[in-house]
Amino acid sequence: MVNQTVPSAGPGPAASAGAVSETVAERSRLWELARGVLDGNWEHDHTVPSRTLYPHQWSWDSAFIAIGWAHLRPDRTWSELTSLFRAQWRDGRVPHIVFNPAVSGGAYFPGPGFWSSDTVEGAPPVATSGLVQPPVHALAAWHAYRRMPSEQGLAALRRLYPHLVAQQRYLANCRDVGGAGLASIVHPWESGLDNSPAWDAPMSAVPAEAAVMRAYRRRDTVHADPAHRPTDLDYARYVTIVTAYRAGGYRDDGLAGRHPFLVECPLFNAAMGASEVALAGIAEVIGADPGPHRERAVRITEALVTRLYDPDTGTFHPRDLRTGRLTPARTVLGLTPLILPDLPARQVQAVLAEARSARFGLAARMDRPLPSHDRTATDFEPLRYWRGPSWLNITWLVRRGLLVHGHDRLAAGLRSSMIELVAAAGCHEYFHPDTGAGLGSSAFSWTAALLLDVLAD
Ligand code: 9WN
Repeated sequence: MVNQTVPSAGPGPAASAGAVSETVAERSRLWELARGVLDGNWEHDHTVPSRTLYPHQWSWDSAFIAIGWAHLRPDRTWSELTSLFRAQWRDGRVPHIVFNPAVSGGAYFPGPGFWSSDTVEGAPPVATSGLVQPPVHALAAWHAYRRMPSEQGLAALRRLYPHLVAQQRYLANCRDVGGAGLASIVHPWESGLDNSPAWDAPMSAVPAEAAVMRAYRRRDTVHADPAHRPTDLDYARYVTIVTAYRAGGYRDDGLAGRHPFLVECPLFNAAMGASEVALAGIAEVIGADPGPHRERAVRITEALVTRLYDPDTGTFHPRDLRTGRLTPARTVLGLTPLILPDLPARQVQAVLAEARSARFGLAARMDRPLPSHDRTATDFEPLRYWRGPSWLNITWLVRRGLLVHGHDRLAAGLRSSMIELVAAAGCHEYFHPDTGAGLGSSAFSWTAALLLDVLAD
């Protein structure tokens, strides 16, 4: 253990409305469990999501992880984000994977050789992927700073601010393929919810056969049960889409005419809007102008409502730009626009109704964890990755959204649920949505980080 800093937040007082038996001893046990996971996954200037499955740095993982470090080692919060943004491309994109050169190229598929970022003008010296992930970084930086304000944190915010702005500018300028003020994702990996049923419709149009994977060696199925992971056909399509993007040098001009997967995702765009709100906060404390950020947040929220809200289902859906249609699945992605403070009351109420329905079971006392997909759907799969299992990062985001709109009792239900999951199963990557059993990696960083954050509340 390398902890010189005593957490000033610490596990906090025992007791909380409707929570698991939060005795001081139990909270301390969970605190130490989470600390052990983050310490074990720390790698000189960043934290790997998992030593086995994901031995490099991932973009949105680092944002969530930075929040956890604020409670243990705030210096690592800033190191985490700084190392990620050091790999930012000249066009402003923040790559979804930054490869650690000390780790063998074959440890993860697809590795640095597959992405070939070194052949691309404007890519950084370190090898990276060419995709992005949901831009939750400004949100995380601002949240972490407010958790643990310090001179060091303020200086870090000052340094990060232009990079965070460039990240948003890239998405607004280069990824607005639909021309309506929302960013498009060009690959399911960019959503962070890789094999969500949300992508089934657009993915079915991507020409690929499972046999494509005979040419590659998947590494994920060495460490995790293949029945819990995306299928070979999914991977064949993942490879096909990256190959198309890579062939164009990862350029974004003309994507509409040539790219096989183009979707406007509610979570991705809600994150982009919430990050503008966070940037307004950051701008205020560092003496920059918050006005343009607030205006952009309002515009993104309006575009999200106009483009991705379906009054017939009462929830948000991704829009497939290849067909112009909303994708039909009702997934947890639809609940995430709650993180936008300017979301109109009508949509807030509709999303709350969706969340409280049998599909997601949100309640002040949850009887089961929040699933990643509609429990009542015929394609709900309780074991397969983003097609049913419960994830703490999404639960944390929905909880933030509930707090933003003043639904504290429902937010407390999600907090208790997060704590109960880890108390019973440990810091797993994801959890069985009925039994709460731990699935995937057993020492997963964002689970530990976000547990710390809710424990400290
Ligand atoms: C592909 C690291 C990442 C997360 C994603 C999650 C998973 C990668 C994979 O792991 O994706 O990026 O190999 O499955 O879906 O959200 O960032 O934890």
